[in-house]
Amino acid sequence: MRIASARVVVCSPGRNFVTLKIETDEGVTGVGDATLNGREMAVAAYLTEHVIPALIGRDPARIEDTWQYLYRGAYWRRGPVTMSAIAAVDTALWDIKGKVAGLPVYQLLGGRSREGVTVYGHANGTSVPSLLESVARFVEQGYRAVRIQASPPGMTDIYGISTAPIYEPASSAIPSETIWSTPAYLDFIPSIFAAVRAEFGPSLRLTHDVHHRLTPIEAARLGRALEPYALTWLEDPVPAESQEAYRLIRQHTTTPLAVGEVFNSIWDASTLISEQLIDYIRATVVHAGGITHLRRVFDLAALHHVRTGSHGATDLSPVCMSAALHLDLAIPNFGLQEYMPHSAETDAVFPHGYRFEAGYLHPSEEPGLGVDIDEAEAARYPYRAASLPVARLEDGTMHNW
Ligand code: GCO
Ligand code: MG
Repeated sequence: MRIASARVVVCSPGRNFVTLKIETDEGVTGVGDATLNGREMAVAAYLTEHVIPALIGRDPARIEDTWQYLYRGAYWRRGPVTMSAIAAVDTALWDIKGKVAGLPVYQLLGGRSREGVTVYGHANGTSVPSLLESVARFVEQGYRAVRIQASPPGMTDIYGISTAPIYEPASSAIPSETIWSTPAYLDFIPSIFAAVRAEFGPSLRLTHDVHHRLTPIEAARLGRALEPYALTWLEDPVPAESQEAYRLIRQHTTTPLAVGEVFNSIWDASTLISEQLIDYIRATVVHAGGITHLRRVFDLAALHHVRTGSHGATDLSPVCMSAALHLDLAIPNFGLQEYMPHSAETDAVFPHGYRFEAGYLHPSEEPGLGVDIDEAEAARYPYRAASLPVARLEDGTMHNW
């Protein structure tokens, strides 16, 4: 069997998605997600100009060799654009391998290690009462874990808060600007945990996303203040380009830490994992080189008592979610999977067989990944330029969004 053709589909059913579809000379197809929020066309061009021509005629069964060919062959290693493009090819080849074998991909990865994939939903509010209502809606639906975010008094338009049914931070082509105050935030966040624990008790698993806004010593202070509320994790307290920064946070708090949604290779996380500076690694299939490479990251994590907590925001397509679920089901050190349901338009473009039940997601039992792209449906939603916002401090200094 040989790869006969491959094409990139860019569509925007409410938000932009980049999808690679590979077809073999025997008519077997596979799909891979290549979406990089706000930089979609860079990955689309990378695939079309530099990757697809080299795929034609290759044996689709040679997943590892193709991964190494694209990684080593680029000479310019790593980076989100390169690794998302490699991920899309890798994911599509796993899909094809599953279809050829007649098995769901998790069976090729060693089979089921658990009955279902525990997911967390995103509760948020502009105030504590509206946050409590939002948490209650998740609990009613059966969620066992919830991320909680609320706007500190006086701060509007901050990361993670939305009254829209489908949260989407990317909007205008030129980034919108938001204002950030660390003192107001640090003062406020413990109170939302106190309120949610008082209302919902100790067993609901809770997380919170700082979204890279703090310094290490500020993060240490927040982690310590949150200890009474027994978080499952505190996410991205500081940007992690400096992995060593996490040593300082770790010295001061027992609040578990989760990092990695912007990572694209094992090298981004090697110090964090091997020194056990984090508790959950949040890298994803689409941005971290596909199933092949993410499995390698997760295996390293397993050696050091680090569990997984893959990114699963709506800017990763149902193709990525399907692939993540097969991996989550198979690996020994799964922790928690982020899950934000997509819009009805997105679900129609990407027909998929995974399902939510009683707080768990279950991957499709169909051969392969159990997801596809309906290209006629996708064509109804052309690409629209949209960027993520930026953040400034109150005095105008650029900060991390
Ligand atoms: C999360 C993430 C996302 C990102 C988004 C950026 O934990 O879900 O922080 O919401 O902000 O993926 O494109
Ligand atoms: Mg996050």
